[in-house]
Amino acid sequence: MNRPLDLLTSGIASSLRLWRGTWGDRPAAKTPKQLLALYDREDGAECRLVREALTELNLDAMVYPCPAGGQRFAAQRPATAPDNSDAPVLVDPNSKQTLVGAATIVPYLFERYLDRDVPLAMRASLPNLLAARLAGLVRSPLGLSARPSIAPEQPLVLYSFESSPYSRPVRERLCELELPYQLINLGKGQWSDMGPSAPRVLAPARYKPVPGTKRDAFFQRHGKVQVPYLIDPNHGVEMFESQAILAYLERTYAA
Ligand SMILES: N[C@@H](CCC(=O)N[C@@H](CS)C(=O)NCC(=O)O)C(=O)O
Repeated sequence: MNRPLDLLTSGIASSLRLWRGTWGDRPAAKTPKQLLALYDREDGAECRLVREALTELNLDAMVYPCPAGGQRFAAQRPATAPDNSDAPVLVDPNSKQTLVGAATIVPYLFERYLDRDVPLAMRASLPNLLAARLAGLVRSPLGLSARPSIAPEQPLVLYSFESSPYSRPVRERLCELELPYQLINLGKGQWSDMGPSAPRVLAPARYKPVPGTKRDAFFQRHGKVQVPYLIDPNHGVEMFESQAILAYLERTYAA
């Protein structure tokens, strides 16, 4: 897909979900000690609602992509989940629970990690699922089906947030190539975080993330906050820029 069309349809996908999965720098009531695991299909409607909740609750997860026809994680995907469906499966080692489907996972995350009920706009209700399905259709067939790929020894790391139009194509590619990754959500925490990383339209003078947050830690390390940002420990690679990341994944892992 050409670049302007790619970004346009990615923006439309986020708009269809009213940019849910953008704000995320709120303190969770409880921070999980151990990393959550999500069996995910990037284009799946239910998976999208779960990833939105992860961003808005400021939670990270190890993502095991399960595209249509994918085999890499089929054996380890918990047996309670229907085979070859796009239902998300969340494994929470902290509570030792395995949950299947957005209607179960989203309320669980809100209750356990924020002590609150799920807001209407994030429930797995028919209108939200329809909008999430439409968002998938707008991006179709990206992030849907498995492609032959080389399995990495160690999972990759991706800094992202759900609605980010630049990060979505990277997540789609990770999904198609069945590359497991630690998803680190850098949702926005204040108005000056909004918009692209350059120019910082809402903070033209001096951009500063909210102190003590994940964004702040990222800023201290890189001198800016910008997603997507990929780390590949298998090859000692760390990189910004969505197009460069896509090209890297293709030449390194597509078989
Ligand atoms: N040219 C970059 C643009 C990336 C970009 O601007 N990403 C936005 C999110 S979609 C961002 O990092 N905004 C600043 C922020 O979230 O603080 C790319 O293609 O990766």
